[in-house]
Amino acid sequence: MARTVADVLWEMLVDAGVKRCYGIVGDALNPVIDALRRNGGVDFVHVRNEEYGVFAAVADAYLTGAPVAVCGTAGPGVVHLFNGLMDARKERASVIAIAGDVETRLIDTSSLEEMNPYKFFDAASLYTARLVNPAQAQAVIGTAIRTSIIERGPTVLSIPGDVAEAEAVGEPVAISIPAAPVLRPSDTDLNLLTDMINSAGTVAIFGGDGCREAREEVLDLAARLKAPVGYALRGKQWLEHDNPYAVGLTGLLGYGGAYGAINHADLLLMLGTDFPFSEFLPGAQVRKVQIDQNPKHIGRRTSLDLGLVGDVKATLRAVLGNIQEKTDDRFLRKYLAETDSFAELKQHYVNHGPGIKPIRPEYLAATLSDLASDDAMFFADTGTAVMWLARHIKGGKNRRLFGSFSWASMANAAPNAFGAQLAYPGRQMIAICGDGGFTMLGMGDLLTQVERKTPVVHILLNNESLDFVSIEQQEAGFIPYGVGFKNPNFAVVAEAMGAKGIRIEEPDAVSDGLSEALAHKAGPVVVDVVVDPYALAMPSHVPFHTVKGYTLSVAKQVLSGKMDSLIKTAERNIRLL
Ligand SMILES: Cc1ncc(C[n+]2csc(CCOP(=O)(O)OP(=O)(O)O)c2C)c(N)n1
Ligand SMILES: [Mg+2]
Repeated sequence: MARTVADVLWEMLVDAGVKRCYGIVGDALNPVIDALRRNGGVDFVHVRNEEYGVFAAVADAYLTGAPVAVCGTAGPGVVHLFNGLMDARKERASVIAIAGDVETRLIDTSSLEEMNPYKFFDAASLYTARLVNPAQAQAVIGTAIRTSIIERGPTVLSIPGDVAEAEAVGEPVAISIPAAPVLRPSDTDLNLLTDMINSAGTVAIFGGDGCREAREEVLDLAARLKAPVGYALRGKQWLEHDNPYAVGLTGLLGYGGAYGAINHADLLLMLGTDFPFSEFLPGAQVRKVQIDQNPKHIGRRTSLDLGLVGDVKATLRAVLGNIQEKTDDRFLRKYLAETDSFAELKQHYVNHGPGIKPIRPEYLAATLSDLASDDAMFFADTGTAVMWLARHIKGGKNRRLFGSFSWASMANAAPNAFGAQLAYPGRQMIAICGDGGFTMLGMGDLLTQVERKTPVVHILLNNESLDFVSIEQQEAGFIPYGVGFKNPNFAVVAEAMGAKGIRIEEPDAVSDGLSEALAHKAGPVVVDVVVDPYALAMPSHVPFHTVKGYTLSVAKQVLSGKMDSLIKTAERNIRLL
């Protein structure tokens, strides 16, 4: 059999390091999948929903740093890829999508399942190509692969079935991937940075995902400057653990002294963060420097005194030798003390957890964090799970915390954990799922996990509510609406699907139930935990409009006769408000 365009595709993808392709087959893709079968170098992960496959691929690619393929067939299959590709773009994961396309003779005729991939993928994809002629293959496949890896994001190859099965023109070409270049600001800007730091009285550091490779340098800088180190959610896993300067997280999920430190320093250094909540960042009273690889991030969340384009690691390395050590550590001690006192407040429901029913999610999350292994990877659904992850799951040198932190799609955790499990077999993978999220996407593909025997531990926050939105609605002054639903017993559902199911209703069963789940290695386990839906989590520093909105919502609920649920919420959270 002659080599086809689809053969070239897989040869080049394998050459670039692709080991898995998540997706669902279909007419336009049949020759592509047949070539995958013949190639033998790629594990085809047949999922039940393409979207689940893409969220799995996002975690797989983000955590391993290697490119991952996904596929969906023409029209509706392709459309199911979209949400996950947006997530890949925001989380910066190298995901290469193979989109089935109608036969070339049908392009632009509105025929069955036909659509324009350029228009459709415009927002998500860093590079979209339509293969309409076999002679394009090497150039466009190579560009899609290189763009995805070098720019760290999703690209799309739209492939009509007739082109996929056409005879290849020329040989596959080797993919040469340059190592990530080192990006450093100009000497002039580095001198400005050094002067600003040396002349500042007190300095605070605020870091994001851009500190992934720069933990050592950031801690070195903090030590020299006696600077408290706060972080955005995506910076937590790099900067929190084993860090004597850590002062917690700011923003709606915030805790600790981060907010105060950031807002009261003479100089704030924002390192590798595109933290989107400008209202938590200081105004003109604090001088601000931002360092980021991506020029688009510079100055877009707050005004700056100095913006530098560069890797955090390379930039700090270039200036560290010229930074004068500061001796006064009162500013640091003040915000470390604030962090400690918030930690006590944060522990309230953890310490009282064993005696409170329904189960407090704080207690659940803290117990989970204690029981999980040192190299566990945690994934949180968008929803209250992210709050509990942020506040109660402890990071560590070898732990990873991941979610749809920037795109904020629901239902990411189960597929994220599945993808990570395939990438790192034998490692503990924990998905903290909302009941809304799990029933949106996770449940169908539990079957995939059963077939693959992936030992992912799903912790379900069974609160019969889209709780996060309920909180949002109240914070904005609305009466909660459209947020409630009824659940089955998910442990029974899981068992019926061939997974292990554990139901936890009693607080004193939390520890044993979680231990049993974590010890189960034969396949997926679903721990259905009936948690308190009234566990409202307020940020440590609530912006004025939130307080106003919350008060307004309380007033409206009283007026509309919702006193019952209101009293429950207040009773259970009064110590935090
Ligand atoms: C696909 C999608 N739809 C809607 C939203 C808006 N949203 C954010 S969190 C959330 C509620 C999630 O509910 P659940 O999964 O039950 O978690 P909980 O907050 O109750 O723990 C919703 C509807 C979203 N982010 N993504
Ligand atoms: Mg819920």
